[in-house]
Amino acid sequence: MLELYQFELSHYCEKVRLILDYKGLSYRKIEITPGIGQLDIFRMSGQRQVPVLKDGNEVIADSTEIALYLDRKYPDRPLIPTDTKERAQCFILEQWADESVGINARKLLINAVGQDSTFLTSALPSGTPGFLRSLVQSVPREAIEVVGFGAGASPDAVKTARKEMHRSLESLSNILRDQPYLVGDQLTLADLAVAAMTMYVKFPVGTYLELPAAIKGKGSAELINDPMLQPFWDWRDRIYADFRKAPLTAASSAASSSSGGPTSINID
Ligand SMILES: N[C@@H](CCC(=O)N[C@@H](CS)C(=O)NCC(=O)O)C(=O)O
Repeated sequence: MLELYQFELSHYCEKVRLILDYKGLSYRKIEITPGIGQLDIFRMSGQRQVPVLKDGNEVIADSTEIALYLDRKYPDRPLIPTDTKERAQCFILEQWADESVGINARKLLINAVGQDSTFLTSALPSGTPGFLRSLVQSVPREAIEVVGFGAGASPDAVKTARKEMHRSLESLSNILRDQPYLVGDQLTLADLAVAAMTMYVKFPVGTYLELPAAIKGKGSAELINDPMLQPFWDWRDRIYADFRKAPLTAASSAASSSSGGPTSINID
């Protein structure tokens, strides 16, 4: 079976989970401990970041490389258009999602972590014992850098990130007003990248991710509640409903919400 070495809260890992679900491929998630667990990742793949996919003897790092590998090896339900122009649009949008939308979303999340010290514990798997939650809560800010929530979260950087994110979501809303997917009538890698990279702006509702119920559907209020951006959020809900599998039962989701996470979170 395919194995995904991941952080549950990583948006690049979410992109790969969306791809695997879209293609209908079963996989096992292996949660990596930030820092120490990344040594295994380095040994396995020659670099320290997740996601890493293992398929038999093949080890692939980087969400884009994983997408290309999966599309080659499992060509059913293709992610990359065959038409040259659509293919170009797909790659440009995917790269923009990873580099611009994803990085700005991460800055908004760092801001949330700074405002609410319970936020990091909310990202822990549901079965995490209380003492470990307290330990994580006491982790110094510098250690957060290790999991990639690093640099660039000064108040000015956050303000710029929010402004750029608004412009991005407005542009996406305008594209999606009269077409079902970003590159036309067929879903492509660009759609799954954009859906995943906006995970921190508004956490998906539903049992897709191992997160406490308290933060599901929450995020950056002004970006979630602006009616101009509604076409984008409707589209993302549709992508999740149509393609993302919900492996968690309602019961396990309820358990995670009562296991010591925060009761509310404000990502502004
Ligand atoms: N370009 C990579 C980015 C992956 C990435 O930034 N992963 C973060 C988690 S969101 C990570 O592993 N951070 C730990 C580190 O940098 O040491 C991809 O698309 O997969």
